[in-house]
Amino acid sequence: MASAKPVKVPDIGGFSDVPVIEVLVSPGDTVEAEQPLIVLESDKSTMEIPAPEAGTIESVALKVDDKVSEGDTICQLVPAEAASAEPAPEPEAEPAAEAEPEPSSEPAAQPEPEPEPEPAAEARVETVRVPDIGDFTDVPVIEVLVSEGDTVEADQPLIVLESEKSTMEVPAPMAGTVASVAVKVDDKLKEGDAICELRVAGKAEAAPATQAAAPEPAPAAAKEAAPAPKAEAAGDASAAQGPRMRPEGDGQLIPHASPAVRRFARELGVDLTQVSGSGAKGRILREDVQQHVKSAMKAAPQAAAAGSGGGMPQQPDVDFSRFGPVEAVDLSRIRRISAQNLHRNWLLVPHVTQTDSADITDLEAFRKAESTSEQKLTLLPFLIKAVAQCLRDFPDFNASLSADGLQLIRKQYCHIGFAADTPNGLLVPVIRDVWSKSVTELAAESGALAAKARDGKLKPDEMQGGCFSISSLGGIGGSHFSPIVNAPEVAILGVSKASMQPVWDGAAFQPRLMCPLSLSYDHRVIDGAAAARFIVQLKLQLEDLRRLLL
Ligand code: CAO
Repeated sequence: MASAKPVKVPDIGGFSDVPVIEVLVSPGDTVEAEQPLIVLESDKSTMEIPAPEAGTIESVALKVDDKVSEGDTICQLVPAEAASAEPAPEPEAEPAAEAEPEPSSEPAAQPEPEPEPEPAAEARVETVRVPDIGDFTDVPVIEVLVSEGDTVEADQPLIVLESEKSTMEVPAPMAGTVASVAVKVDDKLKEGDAICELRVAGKAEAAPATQAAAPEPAPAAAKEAAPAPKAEAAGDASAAQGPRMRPEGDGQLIPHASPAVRRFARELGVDLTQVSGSGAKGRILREDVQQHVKSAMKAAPQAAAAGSGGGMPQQPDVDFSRFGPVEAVDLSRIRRISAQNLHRNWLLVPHVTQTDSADITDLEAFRKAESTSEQKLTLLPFLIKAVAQCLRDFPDFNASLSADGLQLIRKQYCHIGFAADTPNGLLVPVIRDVWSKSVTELAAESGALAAKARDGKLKPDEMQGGCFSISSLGGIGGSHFSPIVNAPEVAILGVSKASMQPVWDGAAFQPRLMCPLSLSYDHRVIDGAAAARFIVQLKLQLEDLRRLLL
C-alpha cells in the first residue's frame, strides 16, 4: 500500500486564518478525486476543498472552527493503489514539500510586478475587472449590488457571480465612488471583464499582494483593479484542488444563496433547505430568509394552540367513518381546558411515579367507628391530613419552580387540591390552610366542595392556589396508576382502591387492608430518594393515626 501524503490547503487567494465550517471526512474514509474534504468560509465565500486524488484518509488534521491558511495540512491521504502505481503525469501531482512556485500557477503568492509609473493625479478612475475566477468563463451575474453614484468601501461586494460550482461575491478592491456600472444581471463574465468604473482619490498604486493578479498579462494591469483573490490549485503538489462551492448534483440539494445570505441564515439558525428562494433561478435572497423567520414565528403560537407545539408531529386527521358508524360529540369547555392543561403538564414535567401500599386496616376501623349519619367520614380527609403533614416535613414537595427554572418557590402555606369526577369532566377544588384544619373539618369541606364541583357551582378561586393534589380513585377500583402532576405543583398523590391482602407479620400472614399509593413527581425538583422517603412517611402516617396528631 502506498504511504500517506499530506493534503494541504491550496491557494485560497491570499486569505489566511479562514475558519473551517465543516469537516466532511474521517479516518478510514475512501474518497474519490475531487471529493470535498472540508468546507472553509472566508468573509467572501464558502469554499469546499476537494481531494487532489482518490485514496483513503489516514488521519484528519483539522476540526470545525480551526483557522487555516494556504499550506496547512488538511489530512493524510493514502493514494489509491492504481493511482499510486502510475507515474504522476501532471506537475501539480508531484509531491514537493517546498514546491518551486510556478509563475503561471501561483500568482497570488508572488509579489506583483511593479506597475508602470502613473502620472500623479488628484483623483482617478479605475476599471474594476473580474478577477481570476478559477478557469471559469461565461459565469452569470446573478446580483448587481451597486449603482452609479454609490460610495463603496474596500471589500464591499459589487456583484455576485454564480458558476456551476460556486457563488462568488466580487468585492471592490478599494474605496471609491461608482462612476458607472458595466454589467447587469444575467450578463456572462469571465476573468478580465469590466465590472464598473470606480472613482478613487489619489495616485494610482500597484495592486496590493492580496489582490489577485490576472495570470495572463492583462493590458494596463497597473491601472485596472482586480478585486478578488485567485481560487485555483496552488503549485504545491500536495495541496488539494482549488476551492469551489459545494457541488449541486451529488444527491444533496444545496440551495442557491450568496455567502452573505448563507452567513445571515446561519446566524439566525435557519436551515436554507427549508427556505424557498424568490431570486433568479430560485436563488435565496436575504429577504427570503427574513420571511422564513417571520412565518416560523407566526406559526409557532398557532401550532401550540392546536396542541402540536414543541416540534410535536400533528395528530393525523383520520376519517373514522371509513371503518364504521361514528358519532361526533363536542367536548365540554371544562374537558377542553383540562385537556390542554394535562397535555402541557405531560410535556413539560419529567414525570416519575413512586408506588407503595399503606396498611389502613386500623384507619378504616377508626373511620367507620367515627362516621355518623350527620358527618360521614371517607378516606379522603385522612389522606389530605396525612399529606399535609408530609408536606411540612418535605418542603420541596410544597413548592413550585419559578418560570425561568432558576428558583424553587417554597410555600409557607398548605392548600391541597383533590380531583373530583364530575359529569362535565375533571375538576380540582382546593382546600385552603390544611395545616390548621382537623380531619372532621376537612371531611366537611371536601364533601361540600365535591358537591359544588358535581353541581357545576365551583368558583374559580376555589380551584386556585393548590400546593399539591390528591387524585383518589379508591371509591371506584383499580390498583396503582400514574397521575399527571398538576403543574406548577411538583407532586401529586394517586390513591387506588384498598383491598384485603395477606401480610406477613414475622410469624404468620395476617389479613390487612392495603391501600395502593402512587406518587408522581417532577423529577426536575424532586429526587427519587426524596420521593421514596415521602411515600414511606405518608404510609406511616396512614398506618398509625397517632402520628397525624404530631
Ligand atoms: N379504598 C377503598 N375504598 C375507598 C377508597 C379507597 N382508597 N376511597 C374511597 N373509598 C370508599 C369510600 O370510603 C366510600 O365507601 P363507603 O360509602 O362505604 O364509605 C366509597 O368508596 C365512595 O367514596 P367516594 O370516592 O365517593 O368519596 P371520597 O371522599 O373518598 O372521594 C372524591 C371524593 C371527590 C375524591 C371522589 O368522589 C371522586 O370524584 N373521585 C374521582 C377522582 C378522579 O376522577 N380522579 C382521577 C383524576 S385523573 O388523574
